[in-house]
Amino acid sequence: MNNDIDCLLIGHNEINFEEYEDIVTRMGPTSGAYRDLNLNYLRYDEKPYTAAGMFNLINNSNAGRHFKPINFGETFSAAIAYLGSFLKKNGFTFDYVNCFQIEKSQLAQKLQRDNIRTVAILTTLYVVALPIIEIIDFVKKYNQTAKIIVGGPFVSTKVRTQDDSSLEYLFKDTIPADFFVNSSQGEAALVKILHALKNNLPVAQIENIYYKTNNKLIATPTLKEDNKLSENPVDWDLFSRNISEYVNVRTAISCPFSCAFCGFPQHAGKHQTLDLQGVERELNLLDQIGTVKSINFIDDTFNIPLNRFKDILKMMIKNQYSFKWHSYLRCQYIDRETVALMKESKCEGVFLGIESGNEQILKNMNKKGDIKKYREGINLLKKHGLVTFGSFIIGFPGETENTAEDTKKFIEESGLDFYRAQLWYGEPITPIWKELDKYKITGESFEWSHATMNVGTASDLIDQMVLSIEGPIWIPQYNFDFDSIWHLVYKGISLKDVKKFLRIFHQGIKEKLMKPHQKEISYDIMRQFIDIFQCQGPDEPDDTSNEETKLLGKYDAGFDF
Ligand code: B12
Ligand code: SF4
Repeated sequence: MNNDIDCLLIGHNEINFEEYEDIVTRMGPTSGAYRDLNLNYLRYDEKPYTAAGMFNLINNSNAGRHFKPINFGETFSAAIAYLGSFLKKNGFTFDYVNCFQIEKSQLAQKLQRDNIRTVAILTTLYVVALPIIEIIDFVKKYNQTAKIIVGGPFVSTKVRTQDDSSLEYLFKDTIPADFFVNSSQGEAALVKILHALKNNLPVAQIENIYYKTNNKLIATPTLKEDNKLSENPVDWDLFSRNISEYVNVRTAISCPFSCAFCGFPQHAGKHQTLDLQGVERELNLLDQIGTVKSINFIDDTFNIPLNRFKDILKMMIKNQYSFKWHSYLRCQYIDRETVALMKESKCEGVFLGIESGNEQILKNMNKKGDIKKYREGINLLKKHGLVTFGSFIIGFPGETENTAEDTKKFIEESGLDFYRAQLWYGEPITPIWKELDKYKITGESFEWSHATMNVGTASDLIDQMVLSIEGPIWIPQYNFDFDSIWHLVYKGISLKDVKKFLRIFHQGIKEKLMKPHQKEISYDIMRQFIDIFQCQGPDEPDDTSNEETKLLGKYDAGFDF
């Protein structure tokens, strides 16, 4: 049967890490981008492997125990949920693929079989055009008539940060799409494009879009979309066939804070929250699906306002949902009662944007947090057995070797389970850019310097932290995040073994930093990786020795390390 589909939504495309590493490596070993990425992967058999890649390598061979591979695309996309629900509400038909790489054959089938009017490419996690172009090439191979619409954070970030000629080059000459939607929301623009295409109407009147005509790129006027969460709930029933263990859920849009390093509130607009009944309705629907084991609340400040947060937790306890949950949390705003409620409502862990262990840097960041409150917050969370992950930035304007040392000490003494210290990424749309002169900031992105530090020194300090901090476990960033810990746990690996795995990955990174001429991970590190997964797992492979020998055999054959 072929279906009439007004819009086919395409979710995350995890780009080939080897290609990405190659692009970044060509920027040179001293570039900030390379130094940042260098802490995120190990090399084995001439290929780079992120933590997720290493997990998949071992478990795809019989040397491990066939745990399912890990991939960002396995979480059901909130963007698909919102766009699909909005389209349905407005009378349009839609279909979707959540994870481009895994669902390629289904996508090809849909593109050939169904009458697809448009394809919408979601760009939540893309910072480069590569994954978008790969999707478009694929779509065009199987369907030459569907109009292609690209929207989401990639488009709006590029519009905000690129000058006119670079933007024209990107949208007109680099990405072969028909429309670009420039909005932090974009649902309304999408509906208007579909309406125009269906009824042969001009698109020039639709706000917030770019389209191509006569080899020209035309931009229409901008007008902020302000779709209310309470009026546009997700209809989770529409997606039940594809929702498995993990779901991203949001109960708010944007954030009421204005941290000086962060461009998110500017991007997302005015902070708005979904009312308690709305949250309950969505969680009830998710619970009824029956497959959801873990919810990732993606609100940037889930616990603000605090009373609303407590009401949500009490509602979750009352409903005795079967899933557990994790979220971002501002731990300077919690109290004993809140943490007890978190525990009772099945919180498994929290991501804490602590950012610095130095009061002055926290002030420069406008972080609205102080060290004492951070310590108290972490202790409360630990007392209730919640897993804590702390995220830190090194190199922010005002940073010196001494302030970075304070951060290092803070991490060492924090009691956090996991941490990551990251290089400051200078974005011209962030509030700190208003203070360029004060801090003598020059450059941007990962190539900057300011009055008290440059990107090279900040990268050196991060390397030293990775080499010397004991206690909390360092987590890489690329293709692995706090969320990934829970994905491993729900694949059947104990938290203890997840920690073991990450410690070995960390050992591998340390080895890389200490022995820069060693091209590949050592036999010892590979042996340790294999050992973790050999001891446990859902399926007992017939014979692990052959596969194990394949992985370790490279070393006997004079492997270059
Ligand atoms: C959860 C999250 C993650 C998780 C993802 C987990 C998972 N499995 O899904 C993790 C931690 C792994 C992650 C990683 C990264 N993330 Co992140 N992440 C988020 C977060 C908090 C939520 C994303 C989300 O689902 N939002 C909810 C959905 C509904 O919003 P949305 O995608 O914007 O979609 C809406 C509209 O944009 C629109 N829309 C989207 N696509 C399209 C397409 C069309 C055609 C139309 C019309 C509309 C449209 O429809 C939706 C409804 O309004 C956002 C911040 C935020 N609160 O949004 C950052 C965010 C998406 N991340 C961001 C970044 C930069 C990253 C990293 C690149 C960081 C890094 N340096 O490594 C990595 C990328 C990893 C990778 N391999 O590619 C940026 C993206 C900026 C950009 N694309 O330009 C954001 C916006 C944060 C920020 N700094 O501002 N992230
Ligand atoms: S870092 Fe988090 S709390 Fe701060 S402005 Fe950005 S989203 Fe809001």
